[in-house]
Amino acid sequence: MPLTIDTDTEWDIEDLQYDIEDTRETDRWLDAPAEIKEAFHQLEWNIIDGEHEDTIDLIEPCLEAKVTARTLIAGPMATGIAEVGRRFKMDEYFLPEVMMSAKCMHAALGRLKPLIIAEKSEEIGTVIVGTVQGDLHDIGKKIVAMMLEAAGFTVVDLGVTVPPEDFIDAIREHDPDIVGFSALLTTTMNMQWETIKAIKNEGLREQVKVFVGGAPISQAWCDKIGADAYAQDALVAVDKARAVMSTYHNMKGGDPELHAAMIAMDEERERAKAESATAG
Ligand code: B1M
Repeated sequence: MPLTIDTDTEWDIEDLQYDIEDTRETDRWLDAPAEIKEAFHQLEWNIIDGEHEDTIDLIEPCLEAKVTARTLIAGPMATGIAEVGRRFKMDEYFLPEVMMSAKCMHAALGRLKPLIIAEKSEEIGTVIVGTVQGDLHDIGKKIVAMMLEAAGFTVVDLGVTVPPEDFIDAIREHDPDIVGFSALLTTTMNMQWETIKAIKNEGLREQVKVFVGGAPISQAWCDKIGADAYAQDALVAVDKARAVMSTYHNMKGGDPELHAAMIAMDEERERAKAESATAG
């Protein structure tokens, strides 16, 4: 039986900072057994400190204790890299530190990927993902790709700094149901728009549903550039991709009704969350 640990509780990045820095302990994962909580805490610090040679050694005992790959990704890996981002923003960290932390994330994802992919039991569609031109960030995109694959999609990952013409070639070659653009920089988010325009110009827009994601991306941006769905994280990406295949498959890419249906899914999730918070 996998060990269930709550990683859904939202944390505030400022609170997280004080939680991590003041105590070098953590107020998170209160439902985890003490030794797992300590292991999560060490993994979080491993990512913050960028000690990538040791990352796998910290993951193995968690896996042996039946912690799932998803819990590790949504738990200590997410909080560790978030704190790295905060330090970078505040000029407490510079590029070399961030690169070392990214190496930890890549080492961890390399170990966890086969475990996530092994969950795949059906084949439900094809998704092309890529980080848009000019942008080298790929950790989040890799997580999204892994989760989609586990959910039953064939995922074609075009990598990073993907020019619009490569997305177009890939759409022609693979005939995907969905194409997902990742962008982590305010300076590259516009390439999501340019890529949609290029897809339209090639007459391919109606045959694919376009998903957008990445830290600076929002529903408002998705609306503005005429993408079909915004996914704030990998779980939302999977939910919406599944819905596209099961409920909205007959709608064309760019259909305003599809766009509205994707927004309604977010509203429904928020409503359910609020209800369960009130009930709890
Ligand atoms: Co960069 N970086 N970085 N960086 N980096 C950010 C993005 C930044 C916010 C840091 C900061 O200032 N706090 C900042 C951007 C500021 C801005 O644009 N306003 C920044 C900057 C400035 C830069 C450089 C310009 C720095 C420089 O050179 N001076 C440079 C740019 C290089 C380039 O791309 N041309 C740069 C470089 C780097 C590294 C190479 C060192 C490294 C990337 C390594 C790699 O990815 N291979 C790096 C990192 C690691 C970060 C931070 C710290 C972490 C990003 C990350 O992996 N997050 C980041 C800080 C931050 O984001 N707060 C930062 C974890 C990941 C799980 O989350 O990617 O958001 P995320 O993915 C989520 C969702 O967004 C969503 O699902 C994912 C999983 O839940 N999602 C999708 C993402 N893509 C999706 C696609 C979909 C659906 C959902 O389609 C289906």
